[in-house]
Amino acid sequence: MKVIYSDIHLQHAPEFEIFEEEKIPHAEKPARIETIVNTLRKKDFTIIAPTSFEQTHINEVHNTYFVEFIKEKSEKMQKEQKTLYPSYYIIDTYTPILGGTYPASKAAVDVALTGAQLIASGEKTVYSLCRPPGHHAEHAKLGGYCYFNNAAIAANYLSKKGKVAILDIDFHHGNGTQDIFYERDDVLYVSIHADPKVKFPYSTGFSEEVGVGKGKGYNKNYPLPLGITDEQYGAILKKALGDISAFTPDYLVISLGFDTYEKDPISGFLLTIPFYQEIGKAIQGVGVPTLVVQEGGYAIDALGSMADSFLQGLTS
Ligand code: OKP
Ligand code: ZN
Repeated sequence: MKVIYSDIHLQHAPEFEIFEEEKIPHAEKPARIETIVNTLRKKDFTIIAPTSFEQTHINEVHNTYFVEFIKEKSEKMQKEQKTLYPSYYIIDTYTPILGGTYPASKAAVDVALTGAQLIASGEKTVYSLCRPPGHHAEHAKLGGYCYFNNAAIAANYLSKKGKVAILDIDFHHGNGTQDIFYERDDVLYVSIHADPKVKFPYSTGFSEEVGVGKGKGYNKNYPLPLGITDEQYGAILKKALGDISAFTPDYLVISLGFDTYEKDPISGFLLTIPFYQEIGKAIQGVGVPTLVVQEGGYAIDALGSMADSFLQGLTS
C-alpha cells in the first residue's frame, strides 16, 4: 500500500496556541507525522513523495482572497521572521501563520491530491500523511490548526470522476468539510465526533445540521458524549458506514484522526490501540476505493502504533 509523505511539513512548527488567558505549547507538532512515517518505513509500505498540483484545485474549494491571504501573510512572516495570529479569516486563537505555513499547507494539499490521483487511477487504498490537518478549514476561514482543507480538496477532485463519501472519524467535528459540501448532493459528509457543546469547534457538528438546498440529506453528524468506549464507538461507526453504503459512493475519503485515543492529551474518548484495526476493517468492508487523509491525533508516542493498527485492518 502506498503512503504519500512530504518533509515540507517540517517548515510549519507553531510554538504556542492561545487558550483562554494562557499561551500553551502548540499540540499540532511536526513530530506527529515523523513518528508515523518512521513506523511505516520499518514495515512493508511504499513511501512516496507528492507531485505538485496547480493552485486551481485549492481555489475550487476555497475563496480566492482567502488563499491569497494565507500565501501573502506567510511570505511576509518568512521575510520578517514573525508569527501572525490573524485577526480575520479565522475562527480561533490556535492557528497562527508562520513563514513555513504556506509551503507546508500547499504540500499537504499535494499529498492529498497525489493520493486522490492514485485512487482515481485504480489504487484500492492510499494513505495521505497530511500535515497540517485540514478538516476545520472552511471555504473562507481557517482554524483548529487547519489552513487548506486537504480532504475536501481531494474529495472535490474525485467528485469529477464519481460520487464521493467522506467519513470523518477525527475526535472533532470537521466544520470546514461540512461547510464546503453543505449544498452539494454529489459529496456525502458523515462525521462522528465529540459533542460540540463541550469540545471544539463548539458551534457546529450538531445532528440537526443535515445540509441545505440540494445538499439536504447529504450531511450527517453523530455527536457523542465524552468517555465513549471501543464498543460504543463501534456501534456508531456501523451506522455511519450504513449511511455511506446507502449512498453507493464510487470513492471514499476518510478524515482520519487519532485523537479519539484514550490517552490523547486534548480530547476525551477512550479508544484503545487494537481497536483502530477494527475501524480499519469496518471501513475496508464497504468495498469502495478509499483515500485516507491524516487529520489530528496528539499522543505522539502512540501515533505510530495507531496508524499501524488501523492500516492492518484496512488492508486485511
Ligand atoms: C484539530 B483537529 C486545546 C484547545 C485547542 C483546538 C482543537 C483543534 C483540533 N488546548 N483546541 O481536529 O484534531
Ligand atoms: Zn481533531
